[in-house]
Amino acid sequence: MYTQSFNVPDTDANAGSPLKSVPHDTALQAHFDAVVDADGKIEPRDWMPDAYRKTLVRQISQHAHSEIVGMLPEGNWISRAPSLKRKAILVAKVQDEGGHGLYLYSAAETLGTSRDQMFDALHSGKAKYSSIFNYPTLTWADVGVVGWLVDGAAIMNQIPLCRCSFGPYARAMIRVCKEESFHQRQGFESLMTMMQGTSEQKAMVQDAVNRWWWKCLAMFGPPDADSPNSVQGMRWGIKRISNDDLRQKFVDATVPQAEVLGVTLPDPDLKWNEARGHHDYGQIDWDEFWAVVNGDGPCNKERLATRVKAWNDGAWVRESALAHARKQEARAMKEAA
Ligand code: BYC
Repeated sequence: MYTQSFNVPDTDANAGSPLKSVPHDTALQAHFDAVVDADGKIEPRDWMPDAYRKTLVRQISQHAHSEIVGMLPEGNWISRAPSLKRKAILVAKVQDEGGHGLYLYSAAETLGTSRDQMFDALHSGKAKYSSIFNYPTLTWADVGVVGWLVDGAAIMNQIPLCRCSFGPYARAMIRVCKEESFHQRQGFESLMTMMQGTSEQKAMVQDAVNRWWWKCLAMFGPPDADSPNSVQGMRWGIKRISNDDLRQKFVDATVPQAEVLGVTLPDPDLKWNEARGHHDYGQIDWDEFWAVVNGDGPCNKERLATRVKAWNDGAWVRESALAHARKQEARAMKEAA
């Protein structure tokens, strides 16, 4: 999907690029601004401001980390899925999340940062990943609710990223969103089945909705007024819709789905506001959000420890793959000589 373009020699491929004839930084900046303003794409070989590159590495690597840490809360239900059909769906979904991580790490690599650097940042606790994955999945209904609400929130956030100004990120998001859409629907369908079941099953779904609803609203990030990265992210065409506007879209889209499902969203202040043309909703607990983001959620330590263990346990695979690649290279050189 990606060329690792920053490694590719500057040959014919970009010979016609207008950047070639632009001699100084002001002109480079002006060209970059013009591309962004015209809704064009910035590609890895193009000149870009350092801060734009840094912001993209931050956001894309955080996103990649979220995908692979996000495999854990659902992955631990694979062995306990209630039927072969549900197990097959869950295996496919969790595998998709690993694939999303792969596209996103590859997209970040085109900006000149190595995968090892990104993993170091994750494993040392320096890098962020989505707050939502620091909560436990206590029952099978949580798996359905993660699909319906967590993936639902993720799609809402990620559809606008398909139009992000950085080409590799935007292109990766197109495929990610198609798969997320399947994830959201399978979650809804699984909950629908439970809601047609016993009173215990219905209560299990309601309990899971009660525990996940507010956490999903916080996923969109701090309110616009407290979001230090938003203004610049929007100016650069990385972010297209603000945190609060996406959150509102999610609430408006989810209320009718909850009605179809027959569950109550746990917010006494949730009601349609005719004048605004949107649903009003209650206060999000931002203190809790920041505590979780800063490492103090119910599962932060466990999630990180699991990732570090997976990395250490996989060392022999990476070493073997490298040894194999070196052998292949040596053989090819010998044959060519
Ligand atoms: N959790 O200025 P702001 C998924 C941080 S995975 C943790 O608004 P920005 C899925 C933010 O990073 C879902 N941290 O930032 C996978 C910033 O800190 P730094 C992940 C958060 O970047 C498996 C600070 O708060 N999706 O879909 O303009 C199974 C201030 O925020 C969170 C993505 O990563 C949070 N929830 O906007 C199922 C999408 N929110 O970096 C599903 C791509 C904010 O300055 N990312 N922070 O130290 C984005 O769209 C944006 O980065 C955000 C934040 C909207 C998340």
